[in-house]
Amino acid sequence: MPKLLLITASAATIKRVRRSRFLNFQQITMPYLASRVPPGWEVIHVDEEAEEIDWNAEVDMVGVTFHTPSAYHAYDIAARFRSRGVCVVLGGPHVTLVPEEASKYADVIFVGEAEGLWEEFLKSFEAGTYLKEYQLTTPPSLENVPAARKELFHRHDYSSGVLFATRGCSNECDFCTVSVMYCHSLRKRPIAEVAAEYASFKGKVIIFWDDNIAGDLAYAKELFDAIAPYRKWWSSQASIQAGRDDAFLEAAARSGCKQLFLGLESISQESMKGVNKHFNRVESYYEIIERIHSYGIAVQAGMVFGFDADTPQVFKDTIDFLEEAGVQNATFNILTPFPGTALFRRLEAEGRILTRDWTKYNSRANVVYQPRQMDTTELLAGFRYANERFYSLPSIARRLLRSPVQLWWTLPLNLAYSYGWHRGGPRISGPSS
Ligand code: B12
Ligand code: SF4
Repeated sequence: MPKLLLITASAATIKRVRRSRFLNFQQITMPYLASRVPPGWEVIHVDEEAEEIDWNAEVDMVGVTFHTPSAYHAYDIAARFRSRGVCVVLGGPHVTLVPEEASKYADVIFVGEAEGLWEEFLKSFEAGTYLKEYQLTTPPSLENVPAARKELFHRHDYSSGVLFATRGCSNECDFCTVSVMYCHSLRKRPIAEVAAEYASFKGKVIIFWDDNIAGDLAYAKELFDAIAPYRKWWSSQASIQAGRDDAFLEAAARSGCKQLFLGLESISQESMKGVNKHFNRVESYYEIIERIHSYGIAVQAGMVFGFDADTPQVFKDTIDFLEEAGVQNATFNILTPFPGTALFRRLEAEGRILTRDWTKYNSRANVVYQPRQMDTTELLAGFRYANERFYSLPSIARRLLRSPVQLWWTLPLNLAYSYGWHRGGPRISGPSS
């Protein structure tokens, strides 16, 4: 029986800046691809955010998925297995964005989505013939997709429920790789199929790994009605449209939504305009956050620093805003022009890309481009200030007293983040270090 080792690669550097021991998320890509492997294969999965690779594993093929900051590490993995004559297949975001680079390190690459082609490739591998590159010509349908193989999840506890209902996003924000990766198209799984997979999890806490669960509001409401009877708790990512629609929020809350990760990105309208995200109306942020809170749903704000309109004042103003709005959690990122995006092309044309060392494209510990209105050290220092202040005890008290939504878990989570940050956040270094 041929043996396939699937690896979710994560470089030591990115594990450190993400502190993934603490943020131990279950991933779905490989357990999902495993469910599409034809019968007759034995499949193993190693998620490097939590597990170690057995370099001596006797396998016939290795498949690796990875993000840009883990690219060199993934190429090292490929080299080690290829030196033993094992066929190595690379796929995922970075391969899709820079296929010509990735193909130098692999026997086979998958560009973009793999439904159908992956099965075809595995069958031809068994027959002894296969191509160097696979790419679908049209985005695949998400009907009848098999459920991810739960026995390949690394977590077997309460939080092991992860699935996706939709894929892609029809918006085209300049800094985002999602619309590029999925051909600017939003696709949806049939609601009954999603509800059945949702119901199949034993655990109570579920994450929808969708790019934007509010991408189609009518679909989302129907989905929430279908999953409500299972009485689980869930969270997902959503664009700001989610907070404009009472019926969406009502249905979400009734179905067990406890938190939305909201792509606010910036409190500067000019910044939003500059990256083609003008649908984020900054003047409506308070009202939107308040409305989400009024349904008992916590808000995790996704914030990005370093847009062209950002000055060193942006860090203080952003935290003042988040405190005043009573936001429960926030993820701060340093603007990162991922290759293949409109942002990368623009900054490259302007001569502002400082390094192509992909390990530095981690959005947390390095600045890889020349910001317009500050220098790279100011941006790094401001990023650190934002994290430290947001997760300081006075800020936690201010925010959670202002909006005591889901306090039973938002308070311990904030305290844990606070402990993490004040024991030493990501090491800060410039682009040349
Ligand atoms: C879940 C998720 C995570 C999880 C789990 C990560 C994981 N490895 O699965 C966590 C929270 C850990 C995470 C972390 C990060 N993430 Co993330 N994440 C996502 C998210 C929301 C969903 C991914 C997913 O599960 N999709 C569902 C599956 C089924 O789809 P898929 O992965 O695309 O797989 C399909 C194809 O791509 C293909 N495929 C993929 N891999 C392979 C491999 C082989 C061999 C084959 C044949 C096919 C194949 O087949 C699948 C079926 O078609 C995406 C957004 C997105 N939609 O991709 C961002 C996304 C992938 N993440 C992103 C980023 C930036 C990060 C971080 C750098 C953030 C940070 N600063 O910490 C880190 C990096 C982590 C690392 N170790 O390197 C970017 C990637 C940018 C890039 N150029 O790499 C994305 C696109 C978000 C964005 N809007 O820009 N992430
Ligand atoms: S709305 Fe979100 S997922 Fe969609 S393109 Fe913009 S940043 Fe990406």
